[in-house]
Amino acid sequence: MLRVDEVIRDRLSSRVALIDQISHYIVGAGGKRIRPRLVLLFSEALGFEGPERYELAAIVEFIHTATLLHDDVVDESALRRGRATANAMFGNAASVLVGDFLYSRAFQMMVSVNRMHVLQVLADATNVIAEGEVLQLMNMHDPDLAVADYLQVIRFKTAKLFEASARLGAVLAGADVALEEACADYGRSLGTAFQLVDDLLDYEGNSSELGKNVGDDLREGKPTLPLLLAMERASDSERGLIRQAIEHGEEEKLPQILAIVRQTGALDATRQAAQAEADKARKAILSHLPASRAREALLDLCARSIHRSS
Ligand code: GRG
Repeated sequence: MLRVDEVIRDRLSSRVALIDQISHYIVGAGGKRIRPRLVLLFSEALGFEGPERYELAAIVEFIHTATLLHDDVVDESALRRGRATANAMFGNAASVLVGDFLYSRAFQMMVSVNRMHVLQVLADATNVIAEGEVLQLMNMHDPDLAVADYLQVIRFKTAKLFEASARLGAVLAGADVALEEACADYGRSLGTAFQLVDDLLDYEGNSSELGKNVGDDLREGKPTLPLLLAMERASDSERGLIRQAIEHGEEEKLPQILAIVRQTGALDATRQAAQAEADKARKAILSHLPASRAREALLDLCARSIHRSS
């Protein structure tokens, strides 16, 4: 990961001062670096040790960072990684454009890796992520959203990059199709579990630990699983309150809604759904990867993605 950080620092540079300033601002704030870790762990688990793994790990982190810059503009978020968001500091236009810089820099780096399969995986993944965000936009303020449609959005907007990161480790190692798919399955399930917990933490998390504001989803009228499950289980009057909050984005109702999602067991049920996905991720690799330190770390990531507070 230290090598990945070196590549990240090296490839961030631009002759345009504002790009340097904003990209260092967001990348320097840290982040958990889960996606690059997946690239490294899968390539290690499958015996690939070439330097391309560091380049690909940095590439997925750049794509992730570009999506964060764009997402914080779309969501009008004020806090990210424990700091004011780039949009709050530098404005929406600068954030979107520096996101474009990082995204296109990632594609320059991919070309330098010179493998068509890598290019295909990442071109497809970024396209699906964008589709996921547009689908989510269409679902805003819709209290009648089906759970299956919510799950499709999180598979697209979040799980797809986890899937691509895991798959790339397998591609680098020259894995056969079945093995590549097992790695991709792990990434997809882990990413789904990760987003389910993200949506849970937006209700029960702590802003200072999370590094971003809780309650943002309600403010935006985003129908996430805690609300969808609470509506299935609540009384008529409680359901009415949640419906209204989704339709109008009533952030001030957060304490009341929080009480309902807790009492109805919707938070526990969301955690259980995340746990089921994490179990799927574990199973996807247990029978496919030989026992190794890297496989242990991948299994450990499943547990840590569920029991996290940031
Ligand atoms: C530029 C390809 C491209 C698309 C733009 C806005 C957008 C379309 C996509 C946004 C997708 C998005 C932000 C999904 C949420 C993913 C998520 C759970 C982010 C938080 O990830 P962490 O917790 O963040 O890994 P850190 O800060 O730890 O890196």
